[in-house]
Amino acid sequence: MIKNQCYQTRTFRKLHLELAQIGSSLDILHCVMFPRPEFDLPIFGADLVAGRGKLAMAIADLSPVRDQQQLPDPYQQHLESQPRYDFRHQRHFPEWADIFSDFCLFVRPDGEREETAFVDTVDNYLAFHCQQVQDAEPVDGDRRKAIMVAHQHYCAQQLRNDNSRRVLEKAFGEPWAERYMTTVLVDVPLGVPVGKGKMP
Ligand code: 18B
Repeated sequence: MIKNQCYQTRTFRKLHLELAQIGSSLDILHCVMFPRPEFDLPIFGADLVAGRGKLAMAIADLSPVRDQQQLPDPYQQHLESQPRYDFRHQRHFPEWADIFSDFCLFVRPDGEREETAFVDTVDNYLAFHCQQVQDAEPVDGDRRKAIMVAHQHYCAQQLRNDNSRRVLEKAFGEPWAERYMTTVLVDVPLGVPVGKGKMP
């Protein structure tokens, strides 16, 4: 069973929250907040995967949409100034994970204390992000194009996550999984053809 909620605002082209329950043992919470590409704002993304009620993986990030994978200065300064929780089990990034920032949390939270630390950190990221979003002004011309290319790269890399694909294929079949991944999970924004322009 999959439940989706999607919203749009002045600054976000898609705020997507998804809860999936696959069989009786696999629970997934997926969230991506795609800004409109006319704003120089990072993409918030999170994915929590639990097997039989126990978290196997938790990832959350404010992912840059600029050359050199740089976050805007206020984000960089804020995130650098925050204490970092030392999770016991760090996860290793797959090869397609060049989209994530230095502040990406990618862990297997171990116990209630670490689960709370993960949620608190995400809460902090989101509180700051939402505050920045309120004051955001659209950028122009070339920067807009570069942001669009970065969004397309983000989507292309997310589509390389074979874990999501495998789970969806097993539950719903290959054609359905492909259509779902490319139209609901990570629909690539239109504008600049993929592969054109400078990749971040
Ligand atoms: N993802 N995840 O959203 N994925 O969607 N996910 C897994 O313990 C689903 C995102 C990310 O190590 C796993 O290994 C399904 C976003 C990364 O190779 C499973 C859906 C981000 C990995 C699923 C879903 C993201 C990962 C394996 C649709 C980041 C590790 C769990 C509802 C912002 C990849 C495990 C690796 C793994 C499944 C990241 C089962 C079905 C937004 C990095």
